[in-house]
Amino acid sequence: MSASLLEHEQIAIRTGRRSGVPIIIAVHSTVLGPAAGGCRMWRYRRWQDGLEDVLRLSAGMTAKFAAAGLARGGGKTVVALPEEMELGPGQRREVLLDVADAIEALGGIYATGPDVGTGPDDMALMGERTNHVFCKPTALGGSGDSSPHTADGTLAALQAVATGLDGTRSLRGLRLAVVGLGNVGARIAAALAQEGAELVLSDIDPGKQALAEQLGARWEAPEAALTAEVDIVVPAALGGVLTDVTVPALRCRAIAGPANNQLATPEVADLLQARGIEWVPDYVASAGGVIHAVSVELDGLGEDDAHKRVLGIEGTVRDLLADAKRRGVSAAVAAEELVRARLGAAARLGGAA
Ligand code: PPY
Repeated sequence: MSASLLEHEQIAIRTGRRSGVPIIIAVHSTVLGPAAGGCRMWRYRRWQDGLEDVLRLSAGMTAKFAAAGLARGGGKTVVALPEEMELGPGQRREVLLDVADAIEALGGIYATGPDVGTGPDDMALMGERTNHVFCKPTALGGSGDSSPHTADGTLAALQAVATGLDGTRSLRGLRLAVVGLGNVGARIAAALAQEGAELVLSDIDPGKQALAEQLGARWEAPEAALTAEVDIVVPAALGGVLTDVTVPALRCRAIAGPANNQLATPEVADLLQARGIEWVPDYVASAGGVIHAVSVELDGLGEDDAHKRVLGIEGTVRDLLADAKRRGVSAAVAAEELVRARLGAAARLGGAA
């Protein structure tokens, strides 16, 4: 099959009736189950840039669910705000209602959740128009903020990486650079400080420097933090940070973090492998949020059991790294094979039914 053929099952693009802003929903795959994936509200120079983003992010969600062993497909929403647009509260409400209408119109093949630029309160608002929403506040019957669980899952992945580096799960004394201190990155940084790791912290917002001081960490600008001499780099901001320009400058031994779409292009995984830098595929390290949401909201698990599932990311990463090492391939290749095998098995079952 040619790579230029559309890989997605469906893409819905509409101008919000109330808000006038472009809303794009990409349903990448429903092979494993109805699609899910967050709603990203972000500024783009052109709405077409938002389209490009949503295509990659939704494919990433298919891989995220498949690698986590969950029966959901991949989708994503991008609200492509014009660069100069400042949303007031009234306008924000209009945007969210427009998104909710667009989701409802898909008839249940896709449910949304939080992503960069949206949170549980936004999910509550959309819940006024559609049931296909994860992570509403717990008071409204949802599973609440997913970011603590994304952070927990990333920490579990980091323990598996630490085991690979020096044979112990402990992060004490390891040097880590956390690039991006949003909801997830800040939590990871605090937990790492608590564990006794040596930290380099960074964010595009210089105001976050206070957190570095509070945690006794060194502060660096984002590019410097990415290329700092540390054991593990933790990308926790927007995607695309690993490129054919940044990879040659890296001085870390491994990379694992919650940012989605860390590789600028798939080939960057080979560059990392050639440099001997272990990279945990982002869709594996960042799955804690969706694992928690799906476990609680669809599978009816209690908090303790959902938490255990999130911590299962440690074993998933350990197995992937071991499998990759044994076969002399990158963890990216090993993870892609796992995803393809699970999608293939489900497609065969679906075909036989
Ligand atoms: C992601 O993990 O990248 C998401 O899209 C967040 C999310 C969380 C819960 C349900 C659906 C999406």
